[in-house]
Amino acid sequence: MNATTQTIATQPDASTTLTGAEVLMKVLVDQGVEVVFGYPGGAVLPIYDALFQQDRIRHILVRHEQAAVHAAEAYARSTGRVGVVLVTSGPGATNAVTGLLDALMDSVPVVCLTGQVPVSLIGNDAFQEADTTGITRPATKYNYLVKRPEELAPVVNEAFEIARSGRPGPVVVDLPKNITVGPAPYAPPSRTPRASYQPRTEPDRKAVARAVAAMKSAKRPLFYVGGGVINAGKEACADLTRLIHMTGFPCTATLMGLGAFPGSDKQFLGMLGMHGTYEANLATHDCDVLIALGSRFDDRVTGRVDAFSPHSFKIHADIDPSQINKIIRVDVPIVGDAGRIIAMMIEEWEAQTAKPDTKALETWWSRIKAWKALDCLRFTQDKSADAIIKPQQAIKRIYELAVETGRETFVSTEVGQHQMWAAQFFKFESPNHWLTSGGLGTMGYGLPAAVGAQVAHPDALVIDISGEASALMNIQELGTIAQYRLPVKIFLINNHYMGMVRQWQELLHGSRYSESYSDALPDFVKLADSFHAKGFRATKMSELDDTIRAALEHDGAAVIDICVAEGENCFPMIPSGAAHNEMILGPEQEEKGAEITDEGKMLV
Ligand SMILES: Cc1ncc(C[n+]2csc(CCOP(=O)(O)OP(=O)(O)O)c2C)c(N)n1
Repeated sequence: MNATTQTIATQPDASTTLTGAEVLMKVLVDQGVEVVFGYPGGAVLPIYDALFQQDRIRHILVRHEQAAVHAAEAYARSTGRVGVVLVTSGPGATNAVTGLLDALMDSVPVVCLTGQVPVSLIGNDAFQEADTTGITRPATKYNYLVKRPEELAPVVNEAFEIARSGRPGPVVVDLPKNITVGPAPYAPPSRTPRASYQPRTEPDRKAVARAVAAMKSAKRPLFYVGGGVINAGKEACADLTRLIHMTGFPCTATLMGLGAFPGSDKQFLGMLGMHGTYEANLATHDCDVLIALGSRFDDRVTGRVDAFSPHSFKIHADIDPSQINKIIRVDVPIVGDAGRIIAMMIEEWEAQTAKPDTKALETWWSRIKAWKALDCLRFTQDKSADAIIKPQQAIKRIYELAVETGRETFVSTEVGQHQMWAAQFFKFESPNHWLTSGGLGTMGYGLPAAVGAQVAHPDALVIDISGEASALMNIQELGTIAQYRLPVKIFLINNHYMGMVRQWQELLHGSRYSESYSDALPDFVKLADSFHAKGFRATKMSELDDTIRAALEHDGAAVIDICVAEGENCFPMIPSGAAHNEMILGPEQEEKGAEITDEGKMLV
């Protein structure tokens, strides 16, 4: 859904003599905006001037526009509010595109205000002109070009509404300079919803009743929850926990759904998908009723689509009707807000008198327990003092020692093996604390995401789990961290390799490690120092715990270079193109890689 020009009715107030930039400030305040992540330039100078002359909205100056969007995304995901970005025209806007697409794929509400050349110059190849609405159209939920002053306030208000309602996502508002410099009428937020955009939030009770009837007659049920439940809010997650406890069913989650249901709950089987647990994937394969809530059957989850959960009756609840039957055919589609659907499922579960088959459920759980007993996340760590640190050990200890601090903890990640290990070894007990780039898999996400989370939660512990290669993608944000004295802890799981790429090359390309080794890494301790942060390093087992502890206790920003075994691979793993019951559990089974088909290689 897109529009570059909008005609919106307003009641201009003749008595106002505000500039467009001043109107923008008022509208942002009306929308409850407290923080804007941005980077200035010619086209947004009037807005920066208006920011300077007010004290309601705080501006965080990032070092790159991509980082502004990731920071705003993490601010949004960790607070449940809309993240706001302000960038200049041309290169400012194009630098933001990766972040916008990242937010679109992970359904994160962001409003991105972009500067634009004056309307009279649009189309003239003016200095720093870019067709921002054209470029961002496929990367946003919606976008606008404001062409007339009276459109400004209603458009910005509507942008917030669209970003946060239905399936959340990023909205761009392109603001030509003549609009922000010249006079513009102010308009308060309107209560009238937009006629062409009215997401359906209230589910069909009949569909929910059918779903619950299937759940009651299930012999091998499984809940499969995604980020949609987290987007539906804390209450939706609390209700989900209630529902799962009421039913006694097992639950798995997507990468984005971690935290929707408590990670340490005994009904939780861990994440499913390519690097999910053995028990979650086998349960997905063998279940007879699959209850998908706010999850979208991403290829990292389904593996081979024709072999995905082949024997199950499928229930799919999603706020976005276009997701239903898009990838996997389902038996009961339910369109609506995940929170409302879960609440209605609870009511129906209580109202329907049929009793679940507890005997069958017991048998199902004993099969699951047998899969669990395999302990698919095990790894062998030599515990002697001089031993090389395994990356899994590093991440496991970061998690355990962070828990020991007793502090509320937010975790962001970059993309790669470390991300998957973090998803496997961290347990998220509540929603909104796990910040990772799922859909787009954007290296360079974690560091600015940590900035956004720490700005939103100044007293919390904010940790970025990072690979050394990903960290270098937005390392300049150490400057932002220094400027605002954000005490984030950046743990580098340093294997010298683009580890995930190396793993695939091993599996798919005969261990020909083409361009996946970084030979000239910076000295991260000195790098930290030059950005006014504290640098730490651990190179062997005897140093690991003390280094992590010291970094967690340090009251400022820290970069912790943990030098780990270079050749370790991330298991378990469903080779691309394989089914859930064809998992590779460890290196001893890796030669199975030879069986990966050309079609499978395509899916990597
Ligand atoms: C912007 C971007 N470019 C390329 C990739 C492809 N890619 C996925 S994982 C990865 C390697 C990541 O290496 P590192 O950050 O060191 O993490 P590790 O896998 O070693 O834990 C690459 C290059 C990507 N996801 N994002």
